[in-house]
Amino acid sequence: MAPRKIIIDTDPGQDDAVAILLALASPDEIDVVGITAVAGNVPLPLTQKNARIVCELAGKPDVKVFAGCDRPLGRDLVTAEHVHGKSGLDGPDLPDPTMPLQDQHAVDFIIETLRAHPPKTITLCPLGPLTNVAMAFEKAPDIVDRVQEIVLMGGAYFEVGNITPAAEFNIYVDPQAAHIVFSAGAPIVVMPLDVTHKALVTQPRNDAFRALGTPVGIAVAEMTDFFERFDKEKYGSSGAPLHDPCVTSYLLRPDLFQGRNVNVMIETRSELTLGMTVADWWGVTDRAPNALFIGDVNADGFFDLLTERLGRL
Ligand SMILES: [Ca+2]
Repeated sequence: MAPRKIIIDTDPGQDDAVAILLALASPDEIDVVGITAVAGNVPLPLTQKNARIVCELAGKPDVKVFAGCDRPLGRDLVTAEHVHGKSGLDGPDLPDPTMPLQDQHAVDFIIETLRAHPPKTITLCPLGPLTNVAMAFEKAPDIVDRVQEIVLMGGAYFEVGNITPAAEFNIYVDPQAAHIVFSAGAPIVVMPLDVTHKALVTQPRNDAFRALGTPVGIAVAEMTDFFERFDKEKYGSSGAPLHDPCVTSYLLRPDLFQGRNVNVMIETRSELTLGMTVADWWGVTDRAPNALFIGDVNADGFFDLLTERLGRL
C-alpha cells in the first residue's frame, strides 16, 4: 500500500518533536508532504524554527516547512514556556537549522495541497492550536470534503483541563478555531489528555530511548527529561505524557487505541470554562457524533513502537 499522505500542523514543543520524528522514521507508512507551524507552546518564530531543527535532527532536511498563523483567530496568544522552556525545545543542545523555511503561508499550502490531490487522500495531523486548519477551512470551504481524516491532539473529558481547570492547552489557546474545525464535518480522531496521560515516559522507557545511542535517541531522552519535571510536579505522575506522538502512532497502529464515536462541542463564550471540550461520552444528548474520542492506549505497545521507529533514524 502507498504511504498515507499527511500534513503535520505543529507548535514544537518537545512532544511535537517526538511526534514528527516518529512520522519521519516511518516512510513506508507515512508520507509527510509538509509541516505547517503555528503559534502555540511558543511564538511562531520559534515553532517554525523548531520544526526545522527536528527535521534536521531526523536527517530529513528536504521536508517542506511552512510558517502559518502567529496568533489565534480572535484573542491574544497564550504560550506555555512554563512547560516547554524558553525555546520550546529545551533539553538537548541542538544546532540552529540551515534548511530553508518555505515562502508560502502555511494556510495556503494546506489549501493548495488538498485541492491538488485526489479527494480523501490527505490527512491533517494538528498537534497545536487549530488556528491554521480553521483559517484554511474558512478561506476555502471546498477543501473540507477533500480531507481524508483529521487526527489531532487536543481536549480532554475525564482529565478536564491542564491550562485552566476546564480546558486543555491546544483548544484553550484558540477555542474559536477549534469550534470551526469540530463543526466542519470532516472525520475527526481526537487524542485528548484522557489518553495522553496514559502514555507516560517512565524512567525505563526514557532509558530505552537513551540506550538507542543515536543522536535522535539521546535528544529524545533529553527532551523528555526536561519536559517531565512539569508533569511530575503538577500531577505527581511517574513521567512526562507524550501527548502529540499519540497522533502519529495512531496512524501506524490504530489497534493500540480505543475510543468512542461521540459528539464533541467547544465552549467559546464562558470565561470560566473557555475552551472546554464538551464530549458526550455517555450519550446523554441527541447531538450527532462528530469525532472518534480516544480514551485508552496500550502504553507498552505504544512505547515499543516509538523506540523501535526512533532507532531507524
Ligand atoms: Ca503540540
